Amino acid sequence: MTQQITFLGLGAMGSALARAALDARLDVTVWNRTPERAEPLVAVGATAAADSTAAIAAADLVVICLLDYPAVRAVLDAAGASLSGKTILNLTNGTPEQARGLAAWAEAEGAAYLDGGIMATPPMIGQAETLILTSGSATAHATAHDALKSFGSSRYLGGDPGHAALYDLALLTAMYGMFGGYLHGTALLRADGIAAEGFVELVQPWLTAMQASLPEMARQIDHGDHGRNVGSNLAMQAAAYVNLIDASRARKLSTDLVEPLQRLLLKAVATGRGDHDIASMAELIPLD
Ligand code: FVH
Repeated sequence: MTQQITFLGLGAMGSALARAALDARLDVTVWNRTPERAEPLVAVGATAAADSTAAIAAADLVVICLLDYPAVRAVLDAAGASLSGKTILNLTNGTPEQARGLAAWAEAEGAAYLDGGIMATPPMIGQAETLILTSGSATAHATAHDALKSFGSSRYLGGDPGHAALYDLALLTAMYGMFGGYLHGTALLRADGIAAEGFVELVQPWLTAMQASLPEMARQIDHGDHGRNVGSNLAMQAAAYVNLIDASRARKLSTDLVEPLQRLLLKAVATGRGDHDIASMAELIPLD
């Protein structure tokens, strides 16, 4: 029998996921708290469920993409539908602890649980290179194969249902660090009348060149090997960083985005890491 897939949550991402599944000619039922959001999907072949209980009852595979975990629990609790024998693929952003908690709850209800992290924006869903991270039940991963394939590429990270969320948050942390630095850089330029658009041709190759150092940084972090400095020691970087702060203040810019890193840099120098590379600062992040 054809697999029945229900999508709970038709926000920007849930709608993109359901549309990709429809494009792949999968059998799709949809439900959303605000029912009007189902209409564009019904127009292209989805079945709208009357309520969340019916939506879950119709499904072999329940794909959940809601704002947050409290919304997920609210929807599942209100539905009160039996989850026994169902497979849940939860693509809602959350913490590893939330994912593990929901997995334990779902498994106690008789469902197979796969957690996921979407490393994409809604317009990217359906493209082959779009990455979805998953972890949790291997059986659920196999059941979700066709749906995941319709969304893009997926990477299964093993049986711990918290790992997809953990990698997701680690990747988002790296992304926000980059965007935060980029926003502050554009503010420095714009304060002197230089458009952000004029910065693009310089900042993109610069960030590409800098990210080439990530493998060596990873090696130093994993091995605690900070002795082999490659010419950009932390004492030098702390001295240069002061200029970035001073230039920001001179232009009456907030230093909220850049001061936390300066604090860590100064702490690194104060704790004897002045002749180390920047990877050495990773040692200062754990609080105990
Ligand atoms: N959009 C993105 O770029 C990112 C990409 C990476 C993954 N995230 C995560 O995906 C989850 C959903 O995000 P979204 O973009 O679809 O978010 P919204 O468009 O704001 O839609 C939110 C949906 O959640 C429903 N909802 C919210 N609260 C409740 C509730 N208490 N009970 C039932 N449903 C609820 C909301 O319903 P409605 O407002 O239309 O009635 C939408 O369906 C999210 O975890 C991202 O972090 C997206």
